Amino acid sequence: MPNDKIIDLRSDTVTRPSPEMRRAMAEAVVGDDVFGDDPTVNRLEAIVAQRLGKEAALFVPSGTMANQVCLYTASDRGDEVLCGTDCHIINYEVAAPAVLSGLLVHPLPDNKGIISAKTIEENIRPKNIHCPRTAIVALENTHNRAGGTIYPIDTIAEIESVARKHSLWMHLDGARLWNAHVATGIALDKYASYFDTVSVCLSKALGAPVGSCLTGTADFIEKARRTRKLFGGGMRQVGILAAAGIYALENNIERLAEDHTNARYLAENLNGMPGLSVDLETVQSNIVIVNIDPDKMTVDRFIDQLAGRGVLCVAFGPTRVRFVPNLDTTGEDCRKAVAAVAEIVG
Ligand code: TLP
Repeated sequence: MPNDKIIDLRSDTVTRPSPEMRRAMAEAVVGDDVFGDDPTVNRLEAIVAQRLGKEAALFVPSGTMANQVCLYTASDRGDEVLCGTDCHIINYEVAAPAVLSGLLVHPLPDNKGIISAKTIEENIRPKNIHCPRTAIVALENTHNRAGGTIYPIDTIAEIESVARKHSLWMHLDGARLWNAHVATGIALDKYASYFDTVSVCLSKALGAPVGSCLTGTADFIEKARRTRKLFGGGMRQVGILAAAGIYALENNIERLAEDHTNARYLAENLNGMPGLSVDLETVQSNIVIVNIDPDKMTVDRFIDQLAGRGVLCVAFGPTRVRFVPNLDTTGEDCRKAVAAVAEIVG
């Protein structure tokens, strides 16, 4: 296949800021954010809080920091967090809950990323001197490792009632909540209303180079600001980055529908190619997980051969690879990617 462009489908984090986004960054009015003096950061935090229907937001460098600042601030050492086995907090955050906050993470079985309220309730510890205190429920929407699946709003509501009954903190890793919102039409603040805290990323599907926000009550976010400093995340003239986030929020949310269409196209065309399968039910947003029959080809070989044809994807388990069409991906790129895969598995 002739290639003049690398088609990078490894993640929606690989996007590069557009000239317009760079202009917004260059023109940002800045100040020292540790003093609370950066007007652009303050504006970003106000916009994100307002969109999610929360009192306040905190700008942090990464989604990992947003989740971890939250877990630290909402717990005591030795507490327990309930999460799905396949969630980002367990699989990709370098054991941070244990290392930074002294938390026990209790992995719960999920179905395509969705934990039921019953499973949560059954796993809450009794109040007993021997047991950790179950303190936090952390959900992920959309769910990355499950293939971009979306939590049904009724399930979230049921989980919230269980959490309230047992005085548990409700946290949402909403790195890609934008995608759930665009795919379902459910408002961001409706999703957020079931949670005490929600983290969202600006550097994934929305195309900003850096940045996430943690949202919650003003009182909680004030405490979280102190935790961010503790974790080394106090930043100075960071309005340059916040400006990219504002640009992303103003311009790049509604267009996520294109990424979803591209993901669907990839999934439907890759599913059923020799040695490949995709669970089409899980393809609900911008992520496509392809299962590779290990008797036909190893994941490493698949990735290398495809890279040789100018198309990049990542390993997502011993027999799985992930494709994530993003802001820099066109429909034509997806057609080329499908043709490249057909050549290597054909
Ligand atoms: N996910 C990355 C990798 O870490 C796997 C990706 O390429 O998808 N929550 C969710 C649901 C995420 O998918 C990610 C990043 C994060 C949190 C962490 O965000 P960052 O990378 O900004 O720390």
